[in-house]
Amino acid sequence: MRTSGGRTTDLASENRLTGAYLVVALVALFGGVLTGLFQALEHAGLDLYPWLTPFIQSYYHGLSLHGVLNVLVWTTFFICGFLPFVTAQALGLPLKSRPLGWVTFWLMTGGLVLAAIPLVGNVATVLFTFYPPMKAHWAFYVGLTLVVVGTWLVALNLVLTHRAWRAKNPLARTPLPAFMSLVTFVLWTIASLGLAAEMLFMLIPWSLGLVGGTDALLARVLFWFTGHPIVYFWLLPAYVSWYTLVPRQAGGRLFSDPLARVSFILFLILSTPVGFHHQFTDPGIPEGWKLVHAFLTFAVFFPSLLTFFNVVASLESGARARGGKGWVAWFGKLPWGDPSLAAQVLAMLLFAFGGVGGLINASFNLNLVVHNTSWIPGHLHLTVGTAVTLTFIGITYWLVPYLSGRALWSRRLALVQVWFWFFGMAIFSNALHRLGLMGMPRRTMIGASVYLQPEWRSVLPLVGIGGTILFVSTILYFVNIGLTVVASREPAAVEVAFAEALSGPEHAPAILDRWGLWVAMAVVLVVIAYGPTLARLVSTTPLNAPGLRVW
Ligand code: HAS
Ligand code: CU
Repeated sequence: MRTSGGRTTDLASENRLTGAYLVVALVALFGGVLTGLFQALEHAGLDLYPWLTPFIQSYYHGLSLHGVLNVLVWTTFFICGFLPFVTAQALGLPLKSRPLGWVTFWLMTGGLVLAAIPLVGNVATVLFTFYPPMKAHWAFYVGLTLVVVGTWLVALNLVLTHRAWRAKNPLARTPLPAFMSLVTFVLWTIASLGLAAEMLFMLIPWSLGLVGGTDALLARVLFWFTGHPIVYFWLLPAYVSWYTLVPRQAGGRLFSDPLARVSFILFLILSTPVGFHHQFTDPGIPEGWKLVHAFLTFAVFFPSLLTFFNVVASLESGARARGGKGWVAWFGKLPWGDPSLAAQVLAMLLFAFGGVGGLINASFNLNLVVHNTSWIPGHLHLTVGTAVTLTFIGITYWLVPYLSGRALWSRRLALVQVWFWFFGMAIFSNALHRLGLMGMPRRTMIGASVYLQPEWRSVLPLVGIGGTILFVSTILYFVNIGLTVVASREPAAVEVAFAEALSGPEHAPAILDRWGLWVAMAVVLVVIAYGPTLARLVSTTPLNAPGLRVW
């Protein structure tokens, strides 16, 4: 039930849909974390792969499972469950089309199963970036494409729901949580076009034998067209929580609603035209365009700085209301006993380091030092692996009780879990960053390499220790969530209440609700940043590279 403006809306169907997405997301998270453990142990000198066959055929098979399950499936399914939930709650309306909601869920799950069969069967061991000429079974590409099509249908349903709300509320500002959810899905829809083109025009026809060959560079350009902004598709739902829910959990108010909207509009405009910072070392892309993308990457850093300021100020308002004092000491007065809040604030803390590392990656010359080293997985575990994942975990600490009607089984266990993640990740990611600076390559079965350097040896065990702590943390998490659903006897006392703002939506200029303008700006910037390079590559690249199976 949801009461909005005196009306009461029954959102039970939306809640069930969110629950369904959550189940798939959590299964993926578990599979990904389990395979991750074996990699971390391998780096620490404990090679379990000989015992793991026939389930996991090789380090690279496990790494493909890990990447696809954690960064692609866990994130996407969680988001497709969470943002429609938030939108329906904030607008006080059911989804415009519930049947479409369920068809979308089954399309995505069907696509996932189709992709999972070759992945599990070791005929799609191409890592989560599936760079050709490494070639997977066609079902892997078709399945993932269906998942992407499903995300477009989620976007469609959200847009239709917002329209229905707008018809009844012609002059009101879109409530912030719904506004943010919509921006996230519009951003993603634009961003996903690169991946869709790569799948439909290159990988699917090639894997089906309809065209003779492929091209690594064109495929990588299309992949990173999506592959950079996808990180904001993962991050922004975490920001939705940090802006609209966490301030209230902290006992305070959101510092500025208009500033939050500006930040999201900037993400919409600036996220997509920045893919070449993943390709600074690729030949065939003019240096000038790489430089343009580098500058634009620094520009898209800015809305995260706005977020830093706004979210910290909101936390501070909560802590001061609870008696917090001093410049920094107020931080201790946050309600650290609430595992949902603790998870998210700890996620923010580690994200500050991940964000700074991102700037290093984006700097052309420094990138030459860290590219393709273990520094990069160090970075991505702080960002998607903590800012996003630990935040999503924190959200489930209230969302699962809310959906199941049963109180969280153990708050204390949840707190232990959250701190384990924080320390485990700090150790794990710090070790990977340091090893990267020592030149250790990423995506490599290090224990089997003939070039293992003596100075790496002292740091490698920390990868195994950090990875094991993370694994234990996840087990605690699944035990707690599982027992909440099956064994918790106490009814949940959770209500979904969004934070009020110190400076509210009435201070936001109406132009921020002008979708056409912002989407047009986003598209123009994409055309400028990618047009010349893509036009040249598409018109001059022969698709003639044969496929390889290297596993
Ligand atoms: Fe990244 C590679 C640059 C953010 C994910 N990134 C990756 C890869 C992944 C990834 C998965 O320029 C590997 C891809 C692969 O497999 O090859 N990244 C950036 C930059 C940012 C950034 C500039 N990345 C993310 C996010 C991700 C993510 C977010 C996932 C969710 N990244 C790169 C580059 C590469 C790259 C290059 C390619 C490297 C290569 O050579 O391959 C920025 O958007 C970061 C901005 C963030 C901040 C932090 C703000 C902090 C906040 C919290 C505040 C609250 C606190 C509470 C701290 C500026 C909002 C404190 C309380 C107090 C009292 C103070
Ligand atoms: Cu990027």
